[in-house]
Amino acid sequence: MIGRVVKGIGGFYFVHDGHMTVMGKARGNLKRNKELIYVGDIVDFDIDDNDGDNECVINKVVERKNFLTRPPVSNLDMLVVVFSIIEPAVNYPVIDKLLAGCERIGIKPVICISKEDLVDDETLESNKNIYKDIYPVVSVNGNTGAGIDELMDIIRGHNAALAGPSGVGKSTITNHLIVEDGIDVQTGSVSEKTGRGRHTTRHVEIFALEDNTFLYDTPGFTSLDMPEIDAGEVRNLFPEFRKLAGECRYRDCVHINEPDCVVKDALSRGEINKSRYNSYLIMMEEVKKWQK
Ligand SMILES: Nc1nc2c(ncn2[C@@H]2O[C@H](COP(=O)(O)OP(=O)(O)OP(=O)(O)O)[C@@H](O)[C@H]2O)c(=O)[nH]1
Ligand SMILES: [Mg+2]
Ligand SMILES: [Zn+2]
Repeated sequence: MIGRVVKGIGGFYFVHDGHMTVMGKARGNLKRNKELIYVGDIVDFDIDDNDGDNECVINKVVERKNFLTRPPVSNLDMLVVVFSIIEPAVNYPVIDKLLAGCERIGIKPVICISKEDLVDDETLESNKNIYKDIYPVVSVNGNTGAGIDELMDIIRGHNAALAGPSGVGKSTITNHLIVEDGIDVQTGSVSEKTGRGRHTTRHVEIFALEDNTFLYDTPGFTSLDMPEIDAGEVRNLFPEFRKLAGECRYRDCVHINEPDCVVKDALSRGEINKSRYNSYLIMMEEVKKWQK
């Protein structure tokens, strides 16, 4: 039988086949080969008739369209990158790394600014402006549900995951998007002492919102490492740089110290956002450790 892994906890997987959800483990050969199973995976499985806790056994993972390791999810069309401006305070390089990760493997990013009630309109606008020419941008209020319909319109018909730092309100948004009665995902407070979330969500879980719309709620994180990529590849992960590609004096320009660089010209005119460019410099510095 074919189903989809909708949740995984400590080696147990919940597989949904379109009608029901069964719980089970991976077959021995998968475990021996240390093959990972991601939430989002399409799997071939058998019903396990033996007595015991397992209702199914997973035979194999159907080839993935794509996967991310942080958060660990597969077969996504869209990643909704969620951040609040305060409580917790936004860390732009972390957000931009998530976005770059999507660019790298062809997942469509969406920016969702949460907790819009906590900042003034001007602050909210300036944050939207960083991204509005690059990605779809929505802002939401988890207390009132404002903005949720707009987000739903963007993710409708897709496999979309919410990703971002702990405490920004991903599970709160999930609860607004789930229409089915009786499902209430746990949410947690933001620590007053550290200003950070408490890592309330521990596992990825997929919720069916409509026939063709699936939402992955994922655990938050505080930092994010760059993948092992070449420094020359990083510039390609910024769509606003890519648009200008080929116009710099040097074809291999990485837009840092070279003369006649159109990216730096655009930066000085304010056409490329300073915060984005700063994240780029941080990423370039970070991938240095991978260079031989
Ligand atoms: N003021 C305000 N608080 C919000 C809003 N959305 C969520 N919160 C609160 O923020 C806290 C964290 O929300 P969660 O939904 O648990 O955050 P999360 O992103 O799922 O966090 P992790 O599961 O740890 O990754 C909770 O106390 C929420 O009630 C909002 O729009 N405004
Ligand atoms: Mg959560
Ligand atoms: Zn350049």
